[in-house]
Amino acid sequence: MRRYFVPLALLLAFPAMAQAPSISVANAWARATTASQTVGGVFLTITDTGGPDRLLSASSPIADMLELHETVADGDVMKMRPVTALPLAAGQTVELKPGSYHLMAMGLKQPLSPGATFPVTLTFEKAPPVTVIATVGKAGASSPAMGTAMSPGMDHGAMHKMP
Ligand SMILES: [Cu+2]
Repeated sequence: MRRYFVPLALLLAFPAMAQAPSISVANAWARATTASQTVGGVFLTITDTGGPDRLLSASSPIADMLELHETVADGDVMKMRPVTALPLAAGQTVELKPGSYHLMAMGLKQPLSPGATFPVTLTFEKAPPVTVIATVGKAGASSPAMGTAMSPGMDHGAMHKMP
């Protein structure tokens, strides 16, 4: 039993020692869109487990481009505006969510239907690019639907099926 304690201690100590850029991205999702919509919100959670970094850009085959936006209050009106880069502090988690920072898919190539999935690639100043799979939630959703936020690839049943 004792041998389990040493690796655990190393795991816990590692983030504090790590200087190499390292980013993890989770809970990627998007709002469903109608046929007439050409833009859509894409949301995800970024955790910086390395040194300070910046999210510079994002892309996806579903749209001509993904813009990094922030939502700001202008009097009583909430407005979105493009952001050139999103600072990431070491050891911190930033949630891109409705009403806050988000990715705006501009020039959607097809409507985003609930349950569909698509890749999103994030480019950072220091860390290597990260690609995650986003799941489309309901139109106007404020959070990912339960059960669809986890990576769709992790289907344990499917892993055991023979080809
Ligand atoms: Cu926006």
